[in-house]
Amino acid sequence: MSRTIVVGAAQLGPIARAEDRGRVVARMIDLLDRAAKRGCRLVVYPELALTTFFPRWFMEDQTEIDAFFETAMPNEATGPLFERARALGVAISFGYAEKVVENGRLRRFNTSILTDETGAVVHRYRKIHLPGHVEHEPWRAFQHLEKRYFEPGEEVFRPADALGGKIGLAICNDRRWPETYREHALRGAEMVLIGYNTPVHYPLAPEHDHLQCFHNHLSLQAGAYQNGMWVVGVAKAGCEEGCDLIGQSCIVAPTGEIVAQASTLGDELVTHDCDLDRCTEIRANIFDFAKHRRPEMYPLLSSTGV
Ligand code: ING
Repeated sequence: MSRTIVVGAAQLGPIARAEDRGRVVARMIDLLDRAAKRGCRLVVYPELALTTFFPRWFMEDQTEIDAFFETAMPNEATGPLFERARALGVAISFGYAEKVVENGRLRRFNTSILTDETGAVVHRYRKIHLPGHVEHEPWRAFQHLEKRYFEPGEEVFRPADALGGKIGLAICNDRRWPETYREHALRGAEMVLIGYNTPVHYPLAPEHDHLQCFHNHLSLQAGAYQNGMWVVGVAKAGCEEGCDLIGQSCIVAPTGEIVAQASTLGDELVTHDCDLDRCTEIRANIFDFAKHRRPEMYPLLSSTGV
């Protein structure tokens, strides 16, 4: 019996700053309904899927900032999405800005969750690699203040047992770091779900703007192939509040092949039958870690390092 999961990558087009969560959730439910009709058991949405990508603006009023955060999940706005997912028996994964009190301290994270088919949250991940800057840098066409609005995640990359396999979560900039995939793979991950909001323009190196889509797929495909795992990359895409975000949401096989890809910059669903057992083609051969990997020769990269 193959462990095939029909996966839906549910790309979202732009979300306006003023767009209320109810409207966004309705768009997510529409994609969920379409995915269920195609037999999907898992639907993956982008990073910060409920609001516009607010780190593009410098804000000092904490009340204004906190309007973009969720203090519980599910909550009133996302309840209908969880309800529909449960009714359809479809697992969902999406990113959101999390505001939480932990050990008496107020914390804010760029977070992603995964539910099972009953709508129960079975995995939560807080973004480890926060790109951007802390202070207002007016020279930029737009800001990228993730380091100002979020704290870095403090839980390591670790897959959850879900959907009959081992499913990991990562967020946006994480996908550019090879450690994201290798750490997951060494812990047995067979699929990693990665939402992203990626502007075409990168103020620090505008000469690379034309390479954003190439770097996106390069990172996702290398991560998949070099670790023998499925990778699902899902964009918030399009011109959002004047900022062009790349699309190209895709599902990548353990061989590194893109097996499904979005071709618009709007709300779009692409699906694929992902056989988790196909990871073995890579993990029992070219990247059989036990047989071929030499951690003692990578001291700076491995726990055996000094
Ligand atoms: N966004 C971008 C990303 O890593 C970025 C930041 C854009 C980095 C372009 C490098 C080049 O895809 C988020 N949200 O991390």
